[in-house]
Amino acid sequence: MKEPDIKYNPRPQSFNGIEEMVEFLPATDTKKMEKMTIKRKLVIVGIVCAAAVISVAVGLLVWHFAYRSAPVYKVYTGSLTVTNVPFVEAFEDPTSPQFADLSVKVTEVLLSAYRSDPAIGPHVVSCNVTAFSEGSVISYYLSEFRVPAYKEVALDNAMNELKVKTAKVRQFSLAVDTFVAYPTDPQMARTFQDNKCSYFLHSSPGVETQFTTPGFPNFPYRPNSRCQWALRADAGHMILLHFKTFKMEACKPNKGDVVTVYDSLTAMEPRVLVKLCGSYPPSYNLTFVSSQNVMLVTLVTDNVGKHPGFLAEFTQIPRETLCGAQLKDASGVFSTPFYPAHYPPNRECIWDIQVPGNQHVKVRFLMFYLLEASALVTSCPKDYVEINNQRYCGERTPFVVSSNSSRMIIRFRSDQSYTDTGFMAEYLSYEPQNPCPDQFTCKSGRCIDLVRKCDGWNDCGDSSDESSCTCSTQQFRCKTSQFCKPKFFMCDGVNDCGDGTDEVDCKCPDKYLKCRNGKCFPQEQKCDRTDNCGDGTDESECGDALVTTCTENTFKCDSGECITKLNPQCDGVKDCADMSDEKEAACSCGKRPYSRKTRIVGGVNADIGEWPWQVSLHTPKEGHTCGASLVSSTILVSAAHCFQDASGVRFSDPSIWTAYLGLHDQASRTKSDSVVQRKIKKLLAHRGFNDYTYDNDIAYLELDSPVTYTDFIQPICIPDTSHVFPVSKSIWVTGWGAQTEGGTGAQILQKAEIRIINQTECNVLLEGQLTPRMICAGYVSGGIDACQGDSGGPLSSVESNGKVYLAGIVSWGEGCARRNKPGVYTKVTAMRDWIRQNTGL
Ligand code: 4AZ
Repeated sequence: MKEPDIKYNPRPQSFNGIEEMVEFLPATDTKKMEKMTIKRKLVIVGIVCAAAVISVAVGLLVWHFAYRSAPVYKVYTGSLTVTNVPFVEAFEDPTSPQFADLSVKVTEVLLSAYRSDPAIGPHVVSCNVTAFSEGSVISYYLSEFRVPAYKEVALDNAMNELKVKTAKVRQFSLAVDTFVAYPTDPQMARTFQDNKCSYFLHSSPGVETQFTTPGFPNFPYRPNSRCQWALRADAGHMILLHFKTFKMEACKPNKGDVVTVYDSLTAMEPRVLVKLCGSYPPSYNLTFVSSQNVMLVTLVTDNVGKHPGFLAEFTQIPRETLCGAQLKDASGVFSTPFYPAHYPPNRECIWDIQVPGNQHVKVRFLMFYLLEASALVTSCPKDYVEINNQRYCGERTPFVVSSNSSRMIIRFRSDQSYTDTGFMAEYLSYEPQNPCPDQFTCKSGRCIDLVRKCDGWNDCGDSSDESSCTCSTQQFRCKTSQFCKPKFFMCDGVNDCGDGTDEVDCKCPDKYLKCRNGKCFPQEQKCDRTDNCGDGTDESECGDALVTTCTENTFKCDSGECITKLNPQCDGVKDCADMSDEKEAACSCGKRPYSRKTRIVGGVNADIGEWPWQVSLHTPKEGHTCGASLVSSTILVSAAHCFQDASGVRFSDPSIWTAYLGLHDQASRTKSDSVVQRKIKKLLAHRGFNDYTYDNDIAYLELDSPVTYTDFIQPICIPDTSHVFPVSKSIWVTGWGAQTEGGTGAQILQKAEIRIINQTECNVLLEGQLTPRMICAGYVSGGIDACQGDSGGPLSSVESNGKVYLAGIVSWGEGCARRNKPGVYTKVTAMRDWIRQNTGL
């Protein structure tokens, strides 16, 4: 199809909107029309001019900010190795002529490298060599730059490139190798230069050299400060740094007070060994090892908080870079260098295990901590252990690796930054036909007791002990895991199967929930602000408190009013109209100055100060006899059965008892500064204590004089009658009691994490011996429990308000840690009124 021929087009071809508008105006009055056209033209000119002015202004602004604005001040720090100059001691002294001579040459090398690059040269402000160390001579330096903001990235890139370009250069008679440079905190760099809080320490052979934060221990360290300690050892040595006391501001993500330890003499990020904040109990092994004979410790603080700081000491040890071993015995142990101190960076250790004869070998890693926050635990690119081409890293619970031959090679590798405590392992040889004599062999190679097979618990860690089981008549089968669990776990309100299959078809019909008093209520009535249960259960976990009729499940305010909220006491919310749920007297308890959750290194020793309410009660003849808990500055709570006269000893006589508070190690009870000793002024056991059933097993003791609270001595909170410690909650038992049934007591305070067990289930296991004043805790599968000598001590529950509550008092049990025989504790909530009536607390 052809287009129509257009000979004359009355409309201009332009699509300029303004011209179009002009054309479409009604042309009735030509004069008016002309005037208006002029006006419009003026408007157009105005707009064009305004646009021009705006673009010039914008251009000027861009030019100002990009080209003329305050330049960025940048500091780089790094090191380079001079390979053709031998190290001499004078290099350690910045005032020596040798230091001056070499630093001039190194500075020249650096400046010439900078000048050769147009992205760096024009921006150099200064370049200073700060220190030298052995190897052959490692030179540390700080370089300052002033660069326009728009050229900052180019400078960073060029500095990165420079590392590669300057590798292995020969200039000014120096052979230079391993050149590194990283941006650093300019304020930290200034500290190095102004010497205000900058210390240089050289270890003396065989002597511990101490250093502390300024003012320690009498004054808190200062806010907004930067300090650094440059540590040196003799040539051919490494540094072993140990923080004896570490009490800093609690850790805050990406800010707050931080202590950083570098495997270098300058603050280079890729040489960080550890960044520390918060408080560590003295028993935590805060020990670090360098790769060379230098280390740097820096302190950066923010503008808030008053904290004591740290006390550190360091020694030198001969440098040995070889580690690992040829292991030829049938069994043995091995660990990362300096375990349980942090292993050194930049190490490779190989253990070559060859067990005798036709035996096979397996390794059990008892402790395994190779954690680097940024590293992926799947590929383990940083620190790792490698066995049969498989890498292991991160923080792992005990595990076993077995080999199908008599040989196994274990390779450990640490990179240049961030070290951890490492591993401790044992190796064993086994008969390939019978890897676990009289035991069950897990798929992983681990051996477990035969009774633990098909018991409903994943004892192997890989569930191989619970697969292909035939459930006994006392068991039922969980749907997802297919585990066989004890039948009394059904319908107990606890999801034991993990998929809830043990809690379906229970007494409450579908869409109904169970009250604590056993009643069922429709689930939509939960949190409807009406007490449908009659005991407040359905309104107790709704965030707010509802006044309701008083029952044993409700909290009673001082006014006499009762509220529905679960465990409202000291939760930081004023739930009672009279605020009596947040009374200071009842809430200043259960605090742990050393709140850091530490790793258990070597067994189940408690950390120092971890259980500051734990008391050891001694008699002259028996020594440590029972535990107790501090509940105020003068009152201890313990078990009545500890104070029953027996075999010629008048245990009921208060004068025979001595209480040790703040105690950790029984052997140092008269030597340690943190331990306080008190005699007992008054002792009262519950009148209803039954020495046959152990019902009402509670007593209180009054100290002859009050104790002052310290980091190691604090009272535990007494829970209200209505306080609920839910079944299956994890809870801690502590004491110096026997470590095996019939065994001897522990010297160091022990701790064990156990779980609260359903009262009905426990009563079945203990053949009806429980009274309402007892609670059970432990494991049905056994293994972890309190034992003789722990009696009277606390069952401590860490609650969501961060405080620790006395949930129970160690009372009795059928033996210790036996299967199906959990420990029994005096139920403190049931004794709340007795405590109040007798002690006024
Ligand atoms: C005791 O004899 C004792 N397994 C304390 C607790 C337990 C057993 C015995 C619990 O003091």
